[in-house]
Amino acid sequence: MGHVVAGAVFRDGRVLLAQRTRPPELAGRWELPGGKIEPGESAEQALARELREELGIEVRGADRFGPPVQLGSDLVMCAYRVDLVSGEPRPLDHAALRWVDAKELEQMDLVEADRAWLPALRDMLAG
Ligand code: 523
Repeated sequence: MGHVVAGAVFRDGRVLLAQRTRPPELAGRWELPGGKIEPGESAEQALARELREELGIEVRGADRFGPPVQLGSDLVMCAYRVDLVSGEPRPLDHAALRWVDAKELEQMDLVEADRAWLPALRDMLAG
């Protein structure tokens, strides 16, 4: 079973979403950025690597929230709150980035799997 990590970065009452470019069925839809854990990596290490590669930022921590999501038969994905240590996010691997508040989050065309985290994200944006 492979594992995918997705990171939620918060700032000023907003969470960072990224617009996918691939595959075609997910292109244009928004996600919490992340990717597959590589052999030997912890979730925290995978998040740090993926967000460095995709957004050019340094993050630390991995505070899991919401339910795990099964992706097909051989991948499971979990969401983590991470702390932004340094850098300003840039879309190095996405079509665009957007900081959204609780209200804007409702309007975003999220990838289906990430919708499982909406209740938890709403709570964190409210609290
Ligand atoms: N998701 C997903 N939501 C989400 C992420 C980060 C990933 O539904 N927030 C899915 C999309 C793919 C799988 O998880 O089916 C792997 O994500 P991907 O493609 O972002 O991971 P990478 O970059 O590690 O994979 P490769 O493109 O294969 O290198």
